[in-house]
Amino acid sequence: MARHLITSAIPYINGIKHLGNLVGSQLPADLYARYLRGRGDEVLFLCATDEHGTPAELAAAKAGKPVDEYCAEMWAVQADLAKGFNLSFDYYGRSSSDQNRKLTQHFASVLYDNGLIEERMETQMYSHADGRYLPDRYIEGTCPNCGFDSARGDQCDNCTKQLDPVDLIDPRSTISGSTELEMRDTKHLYLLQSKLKDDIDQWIDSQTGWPVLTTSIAKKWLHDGDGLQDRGITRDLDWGVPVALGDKPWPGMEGKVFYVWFDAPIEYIACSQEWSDATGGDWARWWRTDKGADDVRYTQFMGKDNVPFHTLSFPATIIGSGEPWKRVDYLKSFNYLNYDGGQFSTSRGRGVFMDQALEILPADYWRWWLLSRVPETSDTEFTWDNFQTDVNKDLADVLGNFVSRVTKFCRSKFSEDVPAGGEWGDAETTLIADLQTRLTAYEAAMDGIEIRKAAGELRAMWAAGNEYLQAAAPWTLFKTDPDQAAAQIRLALNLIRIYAVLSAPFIPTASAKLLSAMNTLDMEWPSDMNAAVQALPEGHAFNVPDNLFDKITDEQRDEWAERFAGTRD
Ligand code: B3M
Ligand code: ZN
Repeated sequence: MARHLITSAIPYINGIKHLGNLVGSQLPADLYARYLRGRGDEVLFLCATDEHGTPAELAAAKAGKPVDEYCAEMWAVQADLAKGFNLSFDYYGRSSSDQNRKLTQHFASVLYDNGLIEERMETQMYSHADGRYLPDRYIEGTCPNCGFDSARGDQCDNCTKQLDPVDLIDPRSTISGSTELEMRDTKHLYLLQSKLKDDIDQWIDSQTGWPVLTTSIAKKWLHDGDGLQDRGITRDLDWGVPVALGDKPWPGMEGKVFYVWFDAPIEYIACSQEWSDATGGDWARWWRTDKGADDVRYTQFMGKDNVPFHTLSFPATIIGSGEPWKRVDYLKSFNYLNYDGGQFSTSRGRGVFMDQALEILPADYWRWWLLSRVPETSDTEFTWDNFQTDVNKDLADVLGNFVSRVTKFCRSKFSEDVPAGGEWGDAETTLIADLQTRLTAYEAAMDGIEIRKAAGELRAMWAAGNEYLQAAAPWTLFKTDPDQAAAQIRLALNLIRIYAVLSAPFIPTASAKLLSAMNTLDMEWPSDMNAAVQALPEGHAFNVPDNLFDKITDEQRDEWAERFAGTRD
């Protein structure tokens, strides 16, 4: 049995995430975790909230709450929405955990011992109007790399370049808008990434089959311009992991905290410790190569803006420690999902947010659309038209209709038992062979995390069942040859169980409904289609399920398009 460690990028605590965030990491990670569990592999699937740094402080200030209280509340809100979307995390942790504080301080101390952290006097922007330093998101300005006019102090969202506040052109405070900023000297810690450049470069070269999106971003920051730069990993903030040398104070660094992007990826490890502490699991088996983690395949999921931190900064921490930590084996990254002619935006409240989505439709509708249209090779766009068309066609007309026709016909002409009699002939042999071929393609796509391709194969398997039924026409045949019609329906009822198993990673609620209607707990993966189509034997009782998917009406489409056209408070 293979062992898979899967992490999703950990969402910032600063508010409810929109569908673009969801499809860029948590949802595809969940798809993969569910698929591997379905194949019988052992999976540890982790996510957490990213609670430190300026995003948390700014959001708490806006909400008028102490930051720790705000984080605790928003963690619960996000955990609840994750459940609503059926995200099957084994643990949903918090980067503000004790485990992460200790581990972050540990990494800092070993990196320092290894000569990879240096104290430097650096220039930071001090704002007189605000009476404080303005790190990261406390400051905005024009990107020196691409000219984008709302680049933040830590990164440009337009070109993904990692920045320092002093790099910005025409900087301004995001708290007060003040441009009266002074450059002041203050002492900070730097991670000497430049010393690790060759190690990181070689490590990336040794990875095979990574998405081009991932390697191209990594290579760009490794080789463009002056190459990989050293990085400030501390901040003049109140909220965060206090700078310390392991469990000892760090002289001269009192009152400073680690930069959020230093401690956030470390939470992937700390989260497994939180999971261990909560459940009695053995985290080291997943993370320490000296404790068995060599057998683990580790896959990370994230949006493209997070790639530099995961291919360069976090590996620098791990490699630089010289300790036997598990490294990522496959890094799946995504482009952006846009909303109706523009960007989804948390700060501007533009688009559909996770809570709003669940208010109007159950999770499966969203899961199917988002995953089947996931922005893998280029940015893609959500429009209410596309959403309505896909949901109505794929879920209602193809899958839902198949289930409804087969079960209702059987109940009315035979009974709510799998009917006996008749033999399968050429049409059935052809269908089974076609499904076997498609299944192989589906598995290959899922194993390779090619999600759109996988969705296409699944859709094709649903459609093959429909086409078979259409051609076989048991409702007509029943009048002249009821035995033959019974044989066709027996096959079709078995297809419902097979669809339930294969579709579970995409639409887990519908899948559970189908299994329950088919009155079976048999989740066995249909590796051998010939055997799988006979899993429900003659005489096996089932129930006609309620309508699986409602169609989206034109009125609903227009109403939602209008409701979500503006911005949220
Ligand atoms: N919180 C950014 C984001 O939510 C950041 C990811 C951290 S992954 C260690 O997109
Ligand atoms: Zn830029």
